[in-house]
Amino acid sequence: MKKLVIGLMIALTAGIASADVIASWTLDTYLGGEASAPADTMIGNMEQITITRGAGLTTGANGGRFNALGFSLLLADSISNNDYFTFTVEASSGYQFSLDSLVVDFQSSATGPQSWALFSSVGGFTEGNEINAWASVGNSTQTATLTGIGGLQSVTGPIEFRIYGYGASATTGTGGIEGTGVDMQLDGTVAAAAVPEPATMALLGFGALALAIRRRKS
Ligand SMILES: [Ca+2]
Ligand SMILES: [Ca+2]
Repeated sequence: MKKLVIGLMIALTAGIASADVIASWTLDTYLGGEASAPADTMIGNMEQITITRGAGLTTGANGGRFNALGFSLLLADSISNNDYFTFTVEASSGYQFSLDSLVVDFQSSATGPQSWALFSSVGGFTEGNEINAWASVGNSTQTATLTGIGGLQSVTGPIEFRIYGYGASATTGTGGIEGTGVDMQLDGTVAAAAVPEPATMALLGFGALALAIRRRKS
């Protein structure tokens, strides 16, 4: 009886689509000027996710942060100048992923970027196509809900994400990904890629039926 109850509980839990941590970054030991920030925890069956900088940004020291300098004031200028952080999400061969959310801790100096905008290669990197624009938020934790975006569900990738920083009053201002504890986290689910197509399944079913009829006749 006890085993049956436990078995039922497992079956019920498995039926609930809960998100897993696909990747997370804790940057507390960073000096700021690292060339890249690979996720320090990665779920299985996914390619390594690593944050790098767009060509418009330069590196600068700041403890505990994946940091950058050279941000623009307006989002349009930030886009044309390539003032962004970027990372690409891709499943391992034979797998697919669905994304639920991205949580990011932002921190900047007084003249650094006060605003951030998240884009993906699904919608393109054009102003107006951002998943989220967090304007004048300063030092804060922001969450992007990705569940409703069709292009980010049951995909094998690669999908590039860019976080543009803007609202900087001086290019010497610094900004980046930094907060308490975990500094960035991508949640979702990873599953084996769906392989047999309905037409193939129907054909297999028809074959089995034909075989059964032949056996009956003989
Ligand atoms: Ca810091
Ligand atoms: Ca941290």
